[in-house]
Amino acid sequence: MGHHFTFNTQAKCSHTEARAGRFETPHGSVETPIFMPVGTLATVKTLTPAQLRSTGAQMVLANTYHLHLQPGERIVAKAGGLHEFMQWTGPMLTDSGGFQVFSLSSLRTIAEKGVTFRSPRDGRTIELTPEKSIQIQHALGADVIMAFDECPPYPATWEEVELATARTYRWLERCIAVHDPRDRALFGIVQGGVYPDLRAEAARSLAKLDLPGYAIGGVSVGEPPELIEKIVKVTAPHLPADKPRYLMGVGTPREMVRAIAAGVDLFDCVIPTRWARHGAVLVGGDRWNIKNARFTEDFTPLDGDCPCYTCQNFSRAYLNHLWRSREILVYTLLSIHNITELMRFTRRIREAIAGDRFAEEFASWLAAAPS
Ligand code: PRF
Ligand code: ZN
Repeated sequence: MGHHFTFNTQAKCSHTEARAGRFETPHGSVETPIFMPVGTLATVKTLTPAQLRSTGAQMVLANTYHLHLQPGERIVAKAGGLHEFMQWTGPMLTDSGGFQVFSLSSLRTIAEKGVTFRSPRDGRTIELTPEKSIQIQHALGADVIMAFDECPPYPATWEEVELATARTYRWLERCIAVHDPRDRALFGIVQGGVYPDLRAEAARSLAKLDLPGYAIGGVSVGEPPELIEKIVKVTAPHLPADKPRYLMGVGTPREMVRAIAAGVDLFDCVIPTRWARHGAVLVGGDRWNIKNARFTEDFTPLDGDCPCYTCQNFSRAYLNHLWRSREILVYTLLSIHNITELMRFTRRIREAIAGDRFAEEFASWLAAAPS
C-alpha cells in the first residue's frame, strides 16, 4: 500500500519470463533481479556497512527469530529501529521467524494459534504467532516484512502439505489484520511443497489479496535441485506480474538463473558469508578453498577481473597465509569478495535482460554458475 512500494518492470526478456525492474522502498530503490545478503542478527557477518555497500549490496535481510531472542525488539525500537541500530541506510527486509523456529529450535510445537519453542538462550518457553511476528517486525522497522508462515518439511505427504498451506493462508489473513501499512510493506508467502496443484492454488488465492509483493517459500529444504525450478515454474505464473516475486533462501548462481528465467526478482542466501567462514571462494564459476597449498606462493588476486577491495589489494598467497594463521581478517576479505561476486552476477543478468540477451546467454549463465 502507499506510493512508497511501487514496482516497475523496465525490461522483459522476449523468450523467458525474466524481467528487469525497480522496486521502490522508503529507504531507496532496488534494481531487480537482485541478490540480498543476509544479516541475521543485524549484521552481515564480519562486514561493516561501508564494506557491505562497497560490494554493491542494495537490500539486506534480518531475522525476527534471532533478534527477538537477542537483543529483543524493544532494544532495537529504542535505538530507533534496525536501520539506525545497525547503520544500514538502504532498504531492509525481515523474515517472520516461523521458518527459523522450525530449522533452529528444539521442543517446538505448532498449533492453529502459532508456534511455541524453547529458547536456546535460557530455556524459556516462547510463543510466536502471526500477530506477534508482525508486532515484532513493526518494532524492528524494516521496509519489507514477511507474513508468518508454516514451511512443511521435505518430504511430506500431500495431505500434510495441504494442511500447512491452508494454515499459512489463515495466518496471512491474521497478519494482514494487524499490519500497519504506513511506510512498510507486508509480503505474503506461497507454500505448497512439491505439489503443483497446491502451489498454483495457494498462489492464486494470495494474488487476490493484492499485496505489495509475494514470496515463494518452502523450497530449498532438502528436495532435489531440479524440483526447485519446477516448483518456481508452477508458482510464479499465478502471482501478479506487476509485483515483486521473492524466492526465499535461494541464492546459488545456478538456482538464481533458473528462477529468474521463471520470473523471480529477489533472492537471499547465507552462502557467500557462510562459504567465506569455511575458506571457500567463488571464482569464475568455480568454488575454491583458500587454504589449498596451491595458493601458498600464488601472488595473483583471487579474480583479476573483480573490482572488490580484496581482489584490488591482496594476493591469493596473502589470503592463504591469513587462513593458515587463523587471522580473523580473512573472513572479512573473503566475504567482501563472495558477496561482490553475487552482486556482479545479478547485475550482469539485469544488463542481459535490459539488452534482451538473457535467453541466448542462458546456457552460458548456467555454465558459469557454481552450484
Ligand atoms: N518461509 C520463511 N522464510 C524462509 C523460508 C520459508 O519457507 C525458506 C525456505 N527456503 C527460507 N526462508 N518465512
Ligand atoms: Zn573480488
